[in-house]
Amino acid sequence: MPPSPARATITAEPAPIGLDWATTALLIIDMQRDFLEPGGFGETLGNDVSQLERAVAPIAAVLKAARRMGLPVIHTREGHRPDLSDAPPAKIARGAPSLRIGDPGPMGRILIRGEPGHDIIPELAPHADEIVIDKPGKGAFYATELGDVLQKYGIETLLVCGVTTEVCVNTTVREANDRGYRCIVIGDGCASYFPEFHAAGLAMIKAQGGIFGWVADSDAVLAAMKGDVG
Ligand code: C5J
Repeated sequence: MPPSPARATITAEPAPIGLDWATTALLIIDMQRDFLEPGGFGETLGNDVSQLERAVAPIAAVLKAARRMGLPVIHTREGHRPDLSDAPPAKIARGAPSLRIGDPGPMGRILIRGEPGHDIIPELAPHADEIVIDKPGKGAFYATELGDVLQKYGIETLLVCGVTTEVCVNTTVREANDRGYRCIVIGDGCASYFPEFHAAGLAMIKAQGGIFGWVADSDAVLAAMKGDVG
């Protein structure tokens, strides 16, 4: 396979975006069993978790290409310490879930680090040399080492995907944007329990000239990774 070029332009909305692969990382948000599989946090909130499946294949394709290119790959996981010391009572009390954060469920305690439900789904399991960021909030920068990691690698541009579009993906993209990162959100590599929120979540990112970032299809990202016209 020919080497990937140092620079590329990705076909995206609201406009094509050029990038330097040496300063680009792949950021995969919360592709955890707790959100994607029955019996986890997502389902306890009353959601149809099958809605999230559509993001898996596009993410897997981009992940494979990122590994081939040697891009830094960062996976995030939303969850809490077993003693719940990092879980705000207001978050635990929210809504009327069938099980609350910390309660025992079919995949272990709901949204708790170290439990099977907290794991990333097997299809996207991190390799040993990849970075895994555990986060207590929706945004991946809040109370985590993500900012330091990106600085260490000299990252300027993030390819962002994962779940859910309007919650953890949007919150993270907004945090990243305020910190000066350029976010290219892989539209079909994101999903929501609510298709209308997925569409609105992507629309909000690319509106007003890309107020929070860019949105591109996985095919366009893959084409740029292969050295084809994005
Ligand atoms: C949610 C997330 N939806 N990863 N978390 O609570 O989007």
